Amino acid sequence: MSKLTLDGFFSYCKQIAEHIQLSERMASISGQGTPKLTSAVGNLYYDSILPYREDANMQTREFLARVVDVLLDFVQKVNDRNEKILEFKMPEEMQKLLDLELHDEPLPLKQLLEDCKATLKYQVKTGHPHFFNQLSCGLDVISLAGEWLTAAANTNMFTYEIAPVFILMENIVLEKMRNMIGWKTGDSILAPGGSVSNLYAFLAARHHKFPQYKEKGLTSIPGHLVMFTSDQCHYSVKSCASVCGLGTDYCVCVPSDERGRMIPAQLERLVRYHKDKGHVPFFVNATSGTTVLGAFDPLSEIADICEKYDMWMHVDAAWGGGLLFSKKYRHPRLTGIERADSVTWNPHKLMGTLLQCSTVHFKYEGILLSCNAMSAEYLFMTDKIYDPRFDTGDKVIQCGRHNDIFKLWLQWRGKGTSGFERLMDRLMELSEYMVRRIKEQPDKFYLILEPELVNVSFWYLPKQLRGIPHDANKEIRLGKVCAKLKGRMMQSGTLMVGYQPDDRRPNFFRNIISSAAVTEKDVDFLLSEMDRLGQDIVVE
Ligand code: ABU
Repeated sequence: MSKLTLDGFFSYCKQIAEHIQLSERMASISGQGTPKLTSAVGNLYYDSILPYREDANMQTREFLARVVDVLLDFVQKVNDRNEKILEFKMPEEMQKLLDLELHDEPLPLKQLLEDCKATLKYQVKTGHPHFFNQLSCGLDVISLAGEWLTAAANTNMFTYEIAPVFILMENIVLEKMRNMIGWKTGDSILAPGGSVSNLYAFLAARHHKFPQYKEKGLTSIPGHLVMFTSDQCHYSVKSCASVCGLGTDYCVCVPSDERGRMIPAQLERLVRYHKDKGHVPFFVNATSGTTVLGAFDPLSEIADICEKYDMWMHVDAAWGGGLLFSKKYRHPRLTGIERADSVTWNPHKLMGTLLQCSTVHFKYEGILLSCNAMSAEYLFMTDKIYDPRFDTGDKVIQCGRHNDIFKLWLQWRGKGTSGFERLMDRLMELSEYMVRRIKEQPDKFYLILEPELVNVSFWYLPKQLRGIPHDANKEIRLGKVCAKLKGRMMQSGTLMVGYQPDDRRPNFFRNIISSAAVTEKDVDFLLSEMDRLGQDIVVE
């Protein structure tokens, strides 16, 4: 052997030894007694199963079946209240624990199975009944089944020719959602998230008011466009002004009342002010369910002002849209939504559809194609054997579009419309229960406001801060408690509740109940666990 070959040989041995060490480490991370491959399959590599070998059905099925076992174990743990929500590690420690390197040489299937287990071991269980941290909580099993099928189908939503069933499902679901908003006709699309949905609304509004913009650009606009939104809106509204050339100074923040709802008189005052300056007020964003406080802007009054000044009315109901299902809670919160020109509504939030599933709806049929079509001939031929209106790809500013419909369609089939209504009512009732429980323990908890949605805003009082008057200085100290207590939650892994400051107060907790897994007992656990973890916190 030449010296070079010997070096190569030693380096190869070293790689193998390192790999065995890492494999053992990953196996110990993922735990014993968990799904294992037979050695006949575990020692195979990617090119010994489908699609590389036609005669490898059995091996492929065994590999995938064990992966599915890993997924099913995870689903079981997510729903087990005795399991932790997370195994928190600092990023540096996590990097050392995991083998995330990409190697020159392939790894065997048994290693890939261990990788799957280790990945889920350290993933936060966002479907755990004690996870109250985000707007999207929970793990809807039927929607999950839909997502798994979607992955297997692995298609793109831009043309009917490659996604016929899914395109028809989109049409059915989106029409149903438009009807629930209160429109008989219109246009809709699924977008990658609420922020992009809001951007679609902005683009359609500008196109509707200034149809020449598409070809002529800025020269077709007769002045500086101004948009309006409440000071509690989602930041994506402001980003529309930046992305679309208005500049964020021309996204005007309208003051909100003490509960976070836009004040219509302030909107009208600001519209007049900008008109007097020669600007072109053209777009108002009303929020139905603000991210932090869960506030609903008064839609009917905002619609009156939009009509009076000929402005497009968009409703960002990404969060609160689910309440359209509920006869009990829809009014007065969403009264007037039917007067909007466009509506964003994210099923992946209140409705519990798996991430991500975000929709945007328009009152005007054909507006998306008119606004966004570029007529790329390689995809959207007009002489196809079917009606090309079933091709949705030219309605959007992206080209490829993920299939986000099947998991929602299947979930809706499973629950029925009445099931979604029951879910909405249940989530709201649980939030009311939480408010009651907080009020029953005034020494330990301070409710900041009566919620309109499932966002419950409050402070936790450790022993140090009990029995002293509530003033601005105490609020600052309560704000410091939030960060400390959240840290303890993460370290203990037993609970996750979000906190943030807003423009009126320092840090406070925002609890979200949007998971179908949550019960009254979980709400009681949440409050007692906060007290267990936080009672001895001391702040300056
Ligand atoms: N607007 C995205 C959701 C943010 C949240 O979960 O709090």
